[in-house]
Amino acid sequence: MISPGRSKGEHRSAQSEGTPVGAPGRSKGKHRRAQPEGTPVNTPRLLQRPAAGTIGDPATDPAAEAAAGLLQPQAAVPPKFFYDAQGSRLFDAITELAEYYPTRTEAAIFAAHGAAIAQAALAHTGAQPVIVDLGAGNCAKGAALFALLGPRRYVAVDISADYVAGALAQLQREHPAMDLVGVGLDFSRRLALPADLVGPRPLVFYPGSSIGNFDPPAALALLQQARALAGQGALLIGVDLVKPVEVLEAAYDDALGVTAAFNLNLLRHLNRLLGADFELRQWRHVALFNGAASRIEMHLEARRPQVVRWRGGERAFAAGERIHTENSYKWTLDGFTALLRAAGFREPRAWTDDRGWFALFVAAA
Ligand code: AVJ
Repeated sequence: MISPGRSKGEHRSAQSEGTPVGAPGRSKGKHRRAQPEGTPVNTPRLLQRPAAGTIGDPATDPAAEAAAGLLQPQAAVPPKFFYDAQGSRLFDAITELAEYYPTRTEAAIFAAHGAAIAQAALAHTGAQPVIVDLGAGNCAKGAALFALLGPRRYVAVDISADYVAGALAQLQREHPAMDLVGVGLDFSRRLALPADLVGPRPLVFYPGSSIGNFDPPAALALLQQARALAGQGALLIGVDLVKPVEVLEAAYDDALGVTAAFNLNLLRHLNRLLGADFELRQWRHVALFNGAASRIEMHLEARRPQVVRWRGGERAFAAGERIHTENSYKWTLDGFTALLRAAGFREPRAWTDDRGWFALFVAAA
């Protein structure tokens, strides 16, 4: 059994390179200038997959899935429902909070070890790989890889198709010749893309520790699909690690209340998606570390007893009753190395920051 929080000891091949080597001066491409006139100008291609689900089927209709979650004895709505356009913007604000260490820690690992990470990835994919960015959002992390990896195509996959389309339109202005493709896809259901889009040896890029939203069996299943998608290529994945509970809880319950707004925004999204009548003022943000499961949990807690109604359903909530909105698992290096191997990846290598708070893994598919 693979567990996130506990060290297994027998999986020792991930190398944690604690001391900065790499190329500290390497920029992440953010300030690259637009290319000179005369360079071919592309337009991002956009795909929505699947085009539409079956209305009322929780397996393919998002509204039905959310409603089914609200009706479970312990109400639970999957974290992907955070990411309407407003939620994507609130998440971007979270990444700039003092308390939210993951984004800037991951960036620091790239700044210190980017050249070594790129070299490891390119050794598996070959030069000029297709980058497949899972949960691309504003595409800033994907774009930062352009200077390191020189991709021939960038495929940005996100559940929020509109948000990613806007990000790619902007990115195309900065990289007029780059082949940019946006895919609106909920890959938490099934991760598959057209073979001619990704080619035989892509780099599958899954940064930010979004893998933490999946419990270990679901994370294994997703990584198995990522391995199939990567073909003969590689995976580059960011993973948040176990650390002191005060640090974790502050990161998910910041003083400005941005994470609270992000959590509550899910109710706004449900109001729109389901025609529900959630009153946001009647709910409170809760974040706690569940040590036994090695995960941060986020919940929305009813301040008063109330009945919530939506198209085709309703539910009564007692005061203090909660809707579970997110798990964010925290792994150890050994635990995640074991997970990668169980999913069929080979030669996993890890780079961490000085505090050992976050890791970037490269593994061969
Ligand atoms: C985008 C899933 C990595 O788990 O830290 C941030 C989402 N939730 N603050 C995380 C999130 C609350 C984030 N991931």
